[in-house]
Amino acid sequence: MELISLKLLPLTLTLKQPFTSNHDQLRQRQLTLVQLIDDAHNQAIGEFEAFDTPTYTAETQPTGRLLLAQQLGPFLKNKKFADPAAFNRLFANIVGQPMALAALEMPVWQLFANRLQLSLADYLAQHAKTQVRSVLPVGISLGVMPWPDLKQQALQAVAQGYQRLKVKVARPADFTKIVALRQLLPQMPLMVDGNSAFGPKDLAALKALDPLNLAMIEQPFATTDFVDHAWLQQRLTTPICLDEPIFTLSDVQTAAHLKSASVINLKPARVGGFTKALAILQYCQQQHLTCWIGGMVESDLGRYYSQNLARLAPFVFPGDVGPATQFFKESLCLQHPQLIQGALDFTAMPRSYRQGPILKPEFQAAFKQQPNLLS
Ligand code: OSB
Ligand code: MG
Repeated sequence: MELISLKLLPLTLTLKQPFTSNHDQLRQRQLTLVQLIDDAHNQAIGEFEAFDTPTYTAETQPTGRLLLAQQLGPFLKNKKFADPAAFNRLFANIVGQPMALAALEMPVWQLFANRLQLSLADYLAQHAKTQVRSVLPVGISLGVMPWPDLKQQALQAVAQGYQRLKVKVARPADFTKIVALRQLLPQMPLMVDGNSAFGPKDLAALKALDPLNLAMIEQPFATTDFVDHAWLQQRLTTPICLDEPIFTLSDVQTAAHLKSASVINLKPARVGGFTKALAILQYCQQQHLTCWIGGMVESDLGRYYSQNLARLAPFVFPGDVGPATQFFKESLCLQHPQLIQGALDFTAMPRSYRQGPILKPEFQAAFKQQPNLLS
C-alpha cells in the first residue's frame, strides 16, 4: 500500500458542559482530522487526539499539527508498506509523539481492513487471535463536580444502564462524595481517577477508600512515579490502575516488574495506535494484568476507533468508550452504535459501517479546501 493523499482538518467542538479533571477544565475540544487516501482510492479518516495544553501528556494540538503537517505527513510520500506492522516500522526512529502517529496508524488499519473486506473489529481480532463482541457493555467517566451534580449525573448514568462509574477526584476532600456515592449505589462497579492529583502525603486519605470496594484507583500519583505507585500499592488493597505514564510496552513492563499497578488503562492514541495497543494487550494477558480501553473525550469519529478495539473479547472490564454524545451535541459521522441498557449494539449497524465511519458531507467537503501534504 501507498498513500496518494494526506490532508489535515483542524476543528473545535464545544462540550455540552465543562469536563473537569485535576489537569484541566475542558470546555472546547480542539481536534485534528486526518484524511488518508490510498493507491486504490480508498479513504479513511483518523483523529489526532492530543489536548490543547501539555497537561495530560506532553503532546498538544498546536505542536502536533505542525509535526504532522511539516514532517510526519510529508515523510509518507512514496512510502510503501505491506501491512500495519510495516507502517509502524517506517516510524521506528521517532521518539514519542504517539498521538500524532496514532492519528495516521489507526486509519491505516482501516484501509487494510477494507482491502481484505473485513470490518476493522474483525481485522483487529484476527491479528490478536480473539473474538469480536457485537454487544459491548460500557462505562462512563464523570468529571470533578459538586455533590448534587455528581449525584444527579451518577443516577442518570445508572438509569441509562452504564455498567461502571468512574469519578474524577482532585483532592482528598473529594473522597467524601465517593463515600456518599457508594452508600447510594452499594452494588455499582465504581472507581476513581486521580489524574496525578495525589502524593505519598495523602496515604491516609487514600487508605480510607479501601472499605468502599472500588474496582480500582486510577493514576493517584504523578505521571512518572512508578516507584511511588508501587509503594502505595503495597499499602492499599484497592487495585491501582496506571493511565498517564503508559506510552509503550516498556512502560507496562516497568509497572509489572515494580508492581506499580495491576490494571492498565489502555488508550490506543496514547500508545501510538493499534499495533502497539495489541502488543500491550498480549503482554498484559501473559502477566495477568487487567487491561481496559480508556477515553480521550474524542469526537464520535475518535470513538469509532476505541470502540472497535474495545469490542475484542479480552477487554472484559467496561471501558470509557460510550457514545460521544455524552460530551458533544455535534457529531462528525452519519452512523453510530446505539446505547441500549449500558451496552453499544453493533448488531443493528448497516453493512456500510464495516467499511469505516462515514463523515457528514460538510466535513468531507471541508477536506477539499485543504492541501495534499503528499503532492
Ligand atoms: O484520565 O482517563 C482520563 C478524559 C480526558 C483526559 C484524561 C482522561 C479522560 C477520561 C475519559 O476520564 C473520558 C472519556 O473519554 O470517556
Ligand atoms: Mg485517567
